[in-house]
Amino acid sequence: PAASENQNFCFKEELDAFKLSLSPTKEVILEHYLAGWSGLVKFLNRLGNVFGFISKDASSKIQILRNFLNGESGSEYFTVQSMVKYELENKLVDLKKAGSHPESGCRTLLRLHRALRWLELFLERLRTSQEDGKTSAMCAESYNESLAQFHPWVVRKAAGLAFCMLPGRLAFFEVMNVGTPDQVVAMLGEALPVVTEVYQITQELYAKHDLLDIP
Ligand code: 1Q0
Repeated sequence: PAASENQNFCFKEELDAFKLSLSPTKEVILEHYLAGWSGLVKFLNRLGNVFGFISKDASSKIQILRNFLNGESGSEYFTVQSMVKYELENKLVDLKKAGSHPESGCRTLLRLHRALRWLELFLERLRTSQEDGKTSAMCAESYNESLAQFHPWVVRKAAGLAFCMLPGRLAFFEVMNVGTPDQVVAMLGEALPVVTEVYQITQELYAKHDLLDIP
């Protein structure tokens, strides 16, 4: 019965979306990248309302990028690489300070990209955690090492409070709906290299075009 209750979510699908987002030439296909993120948001929503402010922000960024993808220049947004090229060539990015393009694809994706680093750190901690590991501590440590540096005090504070509401390791694994703890750990071992690769490809692309600090 537990399995059928959980049928609408399985963490493996999110993993597959990120896998699919890597094209044979190692470009990042936006549609699948966004599908991966919306799966994570679904997962977050299952954890409870206290994460609402996080999932709302993530959803609105996913939506901004989907609008580009479905818009009249949609084909330019097929991959993150083509998006960067198109927006830069057409001066559609506010590079120094927010101006006429406050919600460019490049700046919106950068926010998700920074959060992907958090995810990578968090999943690695989960994977290697002991039975008595505290998800809230793993989450907070990963956050402090990554995303926190980009957030103002009030957001860091709210995030810190929300992390305290995370379920324990076993309950967390159950929400993932992958199987036994051993199976979860194995799946995380498979998922991590994919997340790392997507992160690194995007990171190098953004570094090359000097986009890592856009407002
Ligand atoms: C499991 C707990 C989830 C914790 C997620 C950590 C991220 C905390 C982020 C808190 C900040 C959110 C509030 C808004 C911030 C924005 O100001 C900021 C910048 O945007 P802008 O437009 O103001 O410049 N936005 C961001 O930094 C984007 C944050 C996106 C966070 C997306 C999190 C999606 C969550 C996924 C849950 C994954 C659970 C993974 C476990 C899977 C199973 C192993």
